[in-house]
Amino acid sequence: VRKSVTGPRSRTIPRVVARAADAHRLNQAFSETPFDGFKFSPITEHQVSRAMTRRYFKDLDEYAEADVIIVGAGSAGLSCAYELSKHPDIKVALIEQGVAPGGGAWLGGQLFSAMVVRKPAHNLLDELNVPYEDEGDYVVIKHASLFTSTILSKVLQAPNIKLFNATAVEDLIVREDAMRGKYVGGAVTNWTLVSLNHDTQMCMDPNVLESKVMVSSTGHDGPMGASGVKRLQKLGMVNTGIPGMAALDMNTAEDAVVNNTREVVPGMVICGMEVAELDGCPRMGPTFGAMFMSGQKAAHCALNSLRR
Ligand code: AHZ
Repeated sequence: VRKSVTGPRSRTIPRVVARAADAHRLNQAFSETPFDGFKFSPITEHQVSRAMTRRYFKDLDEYAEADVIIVGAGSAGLSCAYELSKHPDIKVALIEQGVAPGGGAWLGGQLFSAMVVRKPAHNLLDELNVPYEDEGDYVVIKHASLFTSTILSKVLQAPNIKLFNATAVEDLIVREDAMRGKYVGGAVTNWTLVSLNHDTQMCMDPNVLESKVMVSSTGHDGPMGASGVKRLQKLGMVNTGIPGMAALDMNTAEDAVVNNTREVVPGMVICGMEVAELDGCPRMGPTFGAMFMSGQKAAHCALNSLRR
């Protein structure tokens, strides 16, 4: 004898049929999405191409005469750009050789996630609304990427800042006048993919962007790093040699980097680990407060240079 269930109007429905109906309803509920049957607005390929290229070349045209060029979008360069975003009248070109801006600041240290920031650099985190755990003299962000993505989004939204990524600064523009002597007047640039292939082609000439002041934040020595100060040395514009960063000592390193952040030659400010390269200060390893504050200080050095 087949068991029956009683429906709402005391109609008897065989149990097996009721189950099948339930399963069908359930199936339907889970296969429907708010995106079923969607359709995009129409577009043509030339519209896409022009939407990108028109803007890019307009930007290149506009930033051929920048007020400030920041070279390198690591934690120091981004902190500098963020500080300059508070001055919307100043045109800032941020040039990053990598496709992904952020330098070493996507991770804390040795590929770990958390980022340590010594006080008082946590003030920048408060300004950016980046949450952290307060450990007394220092704070910890749960993932370095949270800092980097947040500051990056602020910098990219600033109407006075244009990021040119996948673009390498290959050389400096250097001029001379009676008042300043030799000074840095801008950047010689190329697509990074071109820069990496100079040896395989005959001649691939670069592009140029003029600046009133450059902030070099290219990090410590490496294939591309410390390129600003290394070029100044070759040109004889810094008297000392470049000793390179000294061995690690967190306590002295961070103060030294911030205190030595300066306009090193007319028209060029250095910040971040490039300072340690030039002055032979110790490295700090995986603590990022000095990068934030050196970048912020560099913005003010650049503003002072513009006012002169
Ligand atoms: O790709 C580089 C990176 O994103 C970029 N860059 C370097 N040379 C360039 C060039 N043209 C364009 N010629 C260039 N871009 O500069 C960025 C440097 O970022 P970074 O994170 O390497 O340096 P930073 O000084 O901002 O931060 C250093 C972080 C370190 S290193 C360290 C240690 O070794 O002890 N400790 C900390 C906190």
